Amino acid sequence: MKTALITGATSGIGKSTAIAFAKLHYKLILCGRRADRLDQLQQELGEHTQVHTLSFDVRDKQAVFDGIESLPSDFGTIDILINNAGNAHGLDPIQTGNLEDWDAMMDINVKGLLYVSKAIIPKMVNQKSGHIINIGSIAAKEVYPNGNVYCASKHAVDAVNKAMLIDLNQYGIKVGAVHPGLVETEFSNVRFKGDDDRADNVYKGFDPLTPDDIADIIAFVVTRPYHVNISDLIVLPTAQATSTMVNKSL
Ligand code: NDP
Ligand code: 8X3
Repeated sequence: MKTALITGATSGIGKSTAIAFAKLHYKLILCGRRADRLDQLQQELGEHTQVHTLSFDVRDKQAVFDGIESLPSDFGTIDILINNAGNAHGLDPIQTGNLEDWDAMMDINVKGLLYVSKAIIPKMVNQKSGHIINIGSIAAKEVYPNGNVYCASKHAVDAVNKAMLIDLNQYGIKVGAVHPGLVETEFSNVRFKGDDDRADNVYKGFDPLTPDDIADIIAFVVTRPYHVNISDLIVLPTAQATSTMVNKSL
């Protein structure tokens, strides 16, 4: 049975992916900072599969490496890595952007993803097998007003995804990115720092994607035969044409 490690499993896309993978009976290593939510998921999904939880902040290099080193031997072989942890912080023009928000986005979305990858990829290289899915965004492909540093962080994820594919191909490791458009999760609550009305407004007047929609697609990607690697995939709500064009008359 395959073992999958999912970062950002406490909410949104990561949590839905954990549920989808539990239905596939994959063994799960679920990561996030909110240990109470990890414990709850472990209890819920424990009916379907074995679940191990790791609570760390992906910005904390040492905690990332210690956490992954601490895995018990029956979770030691990681077949699938879902690099999902990440968020937007703020939505401000470049001239008034908040430096702490910028640090958070670059440190979590880019450096955190790299730390987790560095802790796992050498094991996949030794195994000569593995599958890495990097969660990018439409913001990895386009830049939108006031999205500046979030878009830069996701463009970096797109570049890292392509680089991983090139460097790891010789070891038979599959690498691919899934780039969603607007998905209703806690994403906008985090971006707007708890202003839930502003967050809800982002998804009003059209049908956004749900985290289950993305989890279904991730489950499809990881269940393709070995010779099929989906390397780059953009998923938008039908109402969305670009990051700024959302049709509210459908
Ligand atoms: P959520 O806010 O619902 O989930 C974010 C997850 O990331 C949480 O589980 C959170 O866990 C984890 N996380 C955030 N910061 C850290 C950190 N410093 N250390 C460890 N874990 C962290 O948002 P989504 O599910 O929407 O986001 C998941 C991914 O999808 C992100 O990479 C996001 O950029 C991307 N995405 C989202 C879209 C959307 O419209 N929602 C569209 C395109 C891409 P905890 O707080 O417990 O640490
Ligand atoms: C999240 C989607 O359009 O809010 O990556 O940037 S968007």
